[in-house]
Amino acid sequence: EMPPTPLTLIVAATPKNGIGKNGSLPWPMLKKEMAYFARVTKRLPPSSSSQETSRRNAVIMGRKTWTSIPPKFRPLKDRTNIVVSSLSREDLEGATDEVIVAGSIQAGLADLEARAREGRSPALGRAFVIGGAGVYGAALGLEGARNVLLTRVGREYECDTFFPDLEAEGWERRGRGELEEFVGEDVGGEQVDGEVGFEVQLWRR
Ligand code: FOL
Repeated sequence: EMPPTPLTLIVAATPKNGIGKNGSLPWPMLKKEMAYFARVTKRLPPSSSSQETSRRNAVIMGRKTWTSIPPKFRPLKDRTNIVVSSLSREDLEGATDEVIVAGSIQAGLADLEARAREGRSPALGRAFVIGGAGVYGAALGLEGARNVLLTRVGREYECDTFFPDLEAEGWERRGRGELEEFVGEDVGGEQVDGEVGFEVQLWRR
């Protein structure tokens, strides 16, 4: 029995846990927050061995999240993109042959592992689950899901899609020190993006 692949969920949510509206994010572009998302999902974990060279993080998403990413940013660069869908890659708009399309999170990770063994893909660094609601829910049901990087957006927006209440699901919020150590940068308490405040939080179980 192999241990499960560690998974980190990364999500931005309103005070009422809203994460989406009409197939996109509920808020107007939060530039600094999106830049944080890109940096953190690209950053490799501190590595144990000095001789290891090529690793790349993976971003795991559902088909609707894939579709919601502007075509010019898709696939998300410098990350292995895994799309959970029953569609075939040919039917997934914008999917190049380096995009992994699989029926489940675990099948996608198994496909990546197989590609890496055959030298067709860099070995896995961190695996980030980037949504949407369905894929977050599936990830929360997996033993490997141990960390959630939650950005609390400082005001409410109309939403039609929601993230679960982590506290109610038995997760614990960790302090600034653990957060900084985990993400590899100072994520600095309350931040301001234009006229909207946000705060990055680390939750663990
Ligand atoms: N987590 C957090 N913290 N913030 C988010 O906005 C977020 N968004 C998603 C999932 N988790 C999140 C899903 N939605 C892009 C667009 C939408 C999206 C995720 C990513 C995107 O275009 N990202 C580019 C950066 C683009 C830019 O710099 O403007 C990337 O390279 O990551």
